[in-house]
Amino acid sequence: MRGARRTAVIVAFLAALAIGAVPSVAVAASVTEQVISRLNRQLLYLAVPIAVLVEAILAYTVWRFRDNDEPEPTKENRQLEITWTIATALVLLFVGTASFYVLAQPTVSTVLDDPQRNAEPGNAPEDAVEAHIVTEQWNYTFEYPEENVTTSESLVLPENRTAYLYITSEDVIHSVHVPELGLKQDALPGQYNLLRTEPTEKGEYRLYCAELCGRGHPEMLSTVQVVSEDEYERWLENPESALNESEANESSANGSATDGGP
Ligand SMILES: [Cu+2]
Repeated sequence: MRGARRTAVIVAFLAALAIGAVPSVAVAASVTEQVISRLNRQLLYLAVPIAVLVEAILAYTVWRFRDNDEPEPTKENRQLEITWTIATALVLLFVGTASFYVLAQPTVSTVLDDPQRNAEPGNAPEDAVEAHIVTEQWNYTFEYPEENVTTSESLVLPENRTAYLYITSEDVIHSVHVPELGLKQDALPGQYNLLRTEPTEKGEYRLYCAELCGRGHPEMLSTVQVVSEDEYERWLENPESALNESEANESSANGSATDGGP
């Protein structure tokens, strides 16, 4: 009995160590990424002790019965069976409820009433940014219909403002994926799919196609630029010159570096 107690203490200690080893997640760059990474952490906190417990029982069993010449069949233990059935049901109930709660968030799943039209959902905030991401083999066009702006350079979004992204395709099925913002949505010809999010960290995030769509699929890359409100307004006024300006800054920085060289 004392041995069993000692084993239980060791397993609990290992589980606590393993939980401590769960990596803390970097600051989420959007509200969508926040809820997804929180769920991921919750599930890890649950899964790691269970994994440690199962591995510990396995290792103990292998060691304890390593020299057993006369193995006996396992005796029925109804209490143990009822316990692990209820425990498993509780774990699955938690996983199901926590996952459903995240999936039901409008920033994770937003469904359009009529996918043939891009009519905004009724509860959209007034200052929400609306952008269309039009995919085709093998590039993207970003349209801001309310601002009359179209660009293929990158998707520019202001931080801390709700954004509605209407995603569609001109040809085959693509998928718009921005991992750092927690965004992923299929782009289907003839219909709009909606992503709703709110970027919370300025920066440049990689956007790529996550659906094999032909020969040029690996090069179907772009970026999402999350900028301050002021920068966004300036960019909307003159998208071309703003982009050229930043390119000019880059090339002058490169230029001064090469000027100093031989
Ligand atoms: Cu693709």
